[in-house]
Amino acid sequence: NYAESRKVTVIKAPFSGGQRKGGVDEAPDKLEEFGLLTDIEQLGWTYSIADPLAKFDLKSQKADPTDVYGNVLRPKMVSESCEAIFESSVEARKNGTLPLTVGGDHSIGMSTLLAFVNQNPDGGILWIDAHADLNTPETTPSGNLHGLPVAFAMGLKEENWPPHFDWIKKLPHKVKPSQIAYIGLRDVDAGEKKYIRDLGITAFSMYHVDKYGINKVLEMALEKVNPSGKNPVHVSFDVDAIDPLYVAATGTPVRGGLSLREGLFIMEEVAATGNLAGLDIVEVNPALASTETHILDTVNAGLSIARCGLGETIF
Ligand code: 5AB
Ligand code: MN
Ligand code: MN
Ligand code: MN
Repeated sequence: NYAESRKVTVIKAPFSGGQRKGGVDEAPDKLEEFGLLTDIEQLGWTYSIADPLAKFDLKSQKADPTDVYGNVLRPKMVSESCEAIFESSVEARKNGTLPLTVGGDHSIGMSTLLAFVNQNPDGGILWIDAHADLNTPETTPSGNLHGLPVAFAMGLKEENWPPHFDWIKKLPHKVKPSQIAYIGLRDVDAGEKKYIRDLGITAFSMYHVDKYGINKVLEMALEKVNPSGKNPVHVSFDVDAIDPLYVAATGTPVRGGLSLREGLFIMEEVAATGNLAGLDIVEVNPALASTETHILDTVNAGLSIARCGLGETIF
């Protein structure tokens, strides 16, 4: 129980290779600049920092026009970085620390999910996002790998993957469709809808949040992915789950999202169970805001997600 030992490894993932825009790679430093580490200390946690991508020349990798496979963009770059983040994440838990991975774009979610299930085969996963990120190389409309991490963590259609991802095929555990639940969906591609139906994945869209309220939705999601209430839970939080009113500085904003409070409530509630065993905060892109206020709003939303996950409460 990490909430008791209160040790965290901040895994910096300044990665933008999973999509076409620049700037999302600046997020880890921005979050630090705005107080991530002091926030962590003030909540009574000790931290170490991992920087698994420091060894790569990400700039020149992103510029390499030959790194394509069919219409899939930068499979080599994404695979290499994801494998490094996977190893850091495994290492963090081996050291008894909670991996808090700060992206970067959401392609890195394949690494954090695979590390989680290989260390906790019966754990539960919450994927908080406007998008399902469940495309495969056959269905992706964009070729951007930040739209595929859930499919890769599941081994879905792996016979048609770019060969670079062979390291995933060799892992003993993949994410089982029954161990993940979505909250916040509102922009899901036709191919993804079919996978969700065929695999029976638990998915709560914004329709369900409106109909039942966030408390009930979260309760139903946790009941599905952690029926005993005793297993570890990983949360992968794409900030675009929250409405662009609060989080404007993100690559693929979609209107009609979670309120900031609904997003934070998810983290407060999971933290209160004591089961949180991994957290990703991704898709903050400080370069995409039109005003300084938008940048501050978005970066502060990211920081609040982290603090609530680490147990901050209003009283
Ligand atoms: B994000 C889209 N489904 O595959 C695709 O921000 C968008 O990590 C993916 O959720 C958005 O390109 C990826 C259209
Ligand atoms: Mn996402
Ligand atoms: Mn998204
Ligand atoms: Mn996005």
